[in-house]
Amino acid sequence: MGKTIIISNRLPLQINITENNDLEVTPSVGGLATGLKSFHEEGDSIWIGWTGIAEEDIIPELREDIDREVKNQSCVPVSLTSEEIEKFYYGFSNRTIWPLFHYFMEFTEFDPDHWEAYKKVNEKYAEAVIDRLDDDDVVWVHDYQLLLLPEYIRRKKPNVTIGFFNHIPFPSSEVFRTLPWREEILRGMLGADLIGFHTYEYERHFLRSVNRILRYDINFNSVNIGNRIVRSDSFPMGIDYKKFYQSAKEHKNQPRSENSDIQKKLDYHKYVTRNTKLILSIDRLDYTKGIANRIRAFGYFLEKYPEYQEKVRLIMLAVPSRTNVPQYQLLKKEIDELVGRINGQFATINWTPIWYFYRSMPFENLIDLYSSSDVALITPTRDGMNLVAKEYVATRTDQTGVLILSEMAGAAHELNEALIINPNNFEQIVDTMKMALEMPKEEQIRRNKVLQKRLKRYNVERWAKDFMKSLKETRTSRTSFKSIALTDNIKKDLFDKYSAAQNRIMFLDYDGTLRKFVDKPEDAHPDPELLELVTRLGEQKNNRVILISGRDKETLGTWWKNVPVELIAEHGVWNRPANGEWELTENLNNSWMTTVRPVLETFVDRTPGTFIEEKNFSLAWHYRKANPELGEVRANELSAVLMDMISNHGLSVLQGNKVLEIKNSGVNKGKAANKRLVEKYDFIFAIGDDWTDEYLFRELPDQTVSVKVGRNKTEAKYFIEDVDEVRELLREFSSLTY
Ligand code: GDG
Repeated sequence: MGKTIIISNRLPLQINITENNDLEVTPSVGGLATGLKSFHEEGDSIWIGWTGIAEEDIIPELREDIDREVKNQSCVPVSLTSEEIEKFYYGFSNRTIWPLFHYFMEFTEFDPDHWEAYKKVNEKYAEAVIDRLDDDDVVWVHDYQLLLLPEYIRRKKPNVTIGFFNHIPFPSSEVFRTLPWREEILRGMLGADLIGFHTYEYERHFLRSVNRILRYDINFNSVNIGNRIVRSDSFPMGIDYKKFYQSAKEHKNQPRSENSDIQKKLDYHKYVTRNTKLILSIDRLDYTKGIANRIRAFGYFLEKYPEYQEKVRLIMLAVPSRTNVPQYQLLKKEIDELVGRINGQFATINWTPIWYFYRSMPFENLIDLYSSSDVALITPTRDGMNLVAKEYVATRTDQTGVLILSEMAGAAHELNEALIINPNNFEQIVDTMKMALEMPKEEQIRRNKVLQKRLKRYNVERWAKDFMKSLKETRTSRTSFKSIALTDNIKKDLFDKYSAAQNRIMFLDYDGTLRKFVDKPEDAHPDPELLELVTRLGEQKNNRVILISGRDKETLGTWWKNVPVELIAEHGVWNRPANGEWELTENLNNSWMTTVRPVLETFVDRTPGTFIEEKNFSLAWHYRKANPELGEVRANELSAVLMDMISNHGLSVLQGNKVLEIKNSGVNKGKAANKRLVEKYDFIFAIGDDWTDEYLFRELPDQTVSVKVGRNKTEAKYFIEDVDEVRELLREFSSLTY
């Protein structure tokens, strides 16, 4: 097992050169660096990224020291020039992707020059990775600055295992498609084997964009691209729970004399104003974090509930961020003014409503703030996850404290016991603040108990482990896709074998193989060309042709009435010899249908465009005409519900092409086909397009020429593209002379 290569825009350390030309190394602030650091420190990994200083600012004498510092932490620096930083980082990353992905379309700039720089810098990161990449390494790329990197690495190293994690939201496809370079960005991400998001919604938005923009088929949460399968999934990022909890505990227990200045001030404040409460907010100063509205809401709270004047204080830590981008400069100004206005309006001799810090603080002070505040008020208008919310809960060692959290933060999906608010609804925010300040201790404890339990269990280590485990699984499933394209050379061989054979048997699936899909399955009757083609094939000397289908016997029997071809219906329940009558080949009980049918009916009710097909021994739920995305989601749900219901009842759920079918487990196309092999055949051929045909490919003897239609994962030896190619191939078989 090789090493893990983590790549993010910034390294987890920040290097500064002081006025005296000394090196100053500090940990990077921000969600990604904080979260992944413990994973990096514990495992066999290297971390590739930018150090935080522009290439031009590195004094030659310090270069060696910088390299050493970086190397000490198993990091590899990528050097960026000031121009690259300006155009790639402040430009495309933070003036295009960041606002667009957070739904700030009015801030989104589409500058081709920035795009060029973005591509170039992604190439630069790719080179740094490739230089250090061994074959069995696993690559883990992070975040929106490096969306093209997975593809760039894949181009040079097609077989390497690559994961990508998006730390910010992925917007709705309606928003994403406004991006002029949308195809390139999606293809860039799809270079990965596994693409992770914080929430299921972001994942669906991404898959929908892939489906709509690139027109790739989505199979539950996978995308099939050529002979690669790309999986996407949600992995809600956790925190280093133990670190926050332990530090808070230690702070609490340490002698007062060792407390930080901030802690002393907080304690003093609590001592002199005994009945006052502290509300805390901590964020990077970013327009997505809803800071300005939070201050306005706090002002409105003091107005609406004046009894709280002098009784409550907002401590606001805003960490400077992206100060080169105009919107951040404007926001800084707006916040300075707002804080001034509210403090000016409400302050008394003994009381300033808002304590505002515009700086970054050491970790210890962060703990002081978290553990001294009665309420955390976190109100982003959009936030991929928001780790601050989780960190606040983790530091509450006595389980008191109330978290107010915006429903627009990814974390809101997990932290149900927090007070969840809509950050645009001022009335709701201020009423929730009142509720939080007045919440009885027992209730605070009850809520935090549940929250802490979850955060402790699903911590950052578990998050990273889960992601890596899924990523490694993609490697296993990749090696199981061995199907190869049916090229002209292979076909030539095949035709030779066909011609030389004395006794042939051919299993042909119908829908999606011989016949293209249509909206209504009942309209998919064979066209004259197909009837003629199958007849010719069936009449050829030494040939036994069998149509093997999941369809019911009535439909198949009507459509192929006078055609000299053998039919197998309902996956093997019924058999009709060429020119013969239907016979039941499996004796099955279908009393289960009365229990399963009502469940399918509820799914039909909830999913417009879907319907139930009732066969003699199976029930099928079709969703081809449903909204494609909703159809997949419901199919997923239904299959989970059915799995629970039918286990131990000798039934199975088959996932066909836009259809789920419930039937007796003992029946499948593979078993049915094998039963037909009583004679000795020297040419066995099987062709089909969906999961039900996989049984054929799996169970027929090794010498079978098995062919999958389409590029989905398969156990067939070969694949071809579509129905047209199938017909072409059969036509060639039927015209062979021997
Ligand atoms: C992005 C996504 C997603 C903050 N101030 C100081 C400080 N911090 C630390 C906090 C926390 C981290 O920075 C902030 O993380 P967030 O998750 O809240 O926000 P973003 O930086 O926007 O992170 C976000 C995250 O990536 C992870 O995927 O959750 O949605 O936007 O850990 O503790 N740390 C120190 N001093 C500070 O002053 N030491």
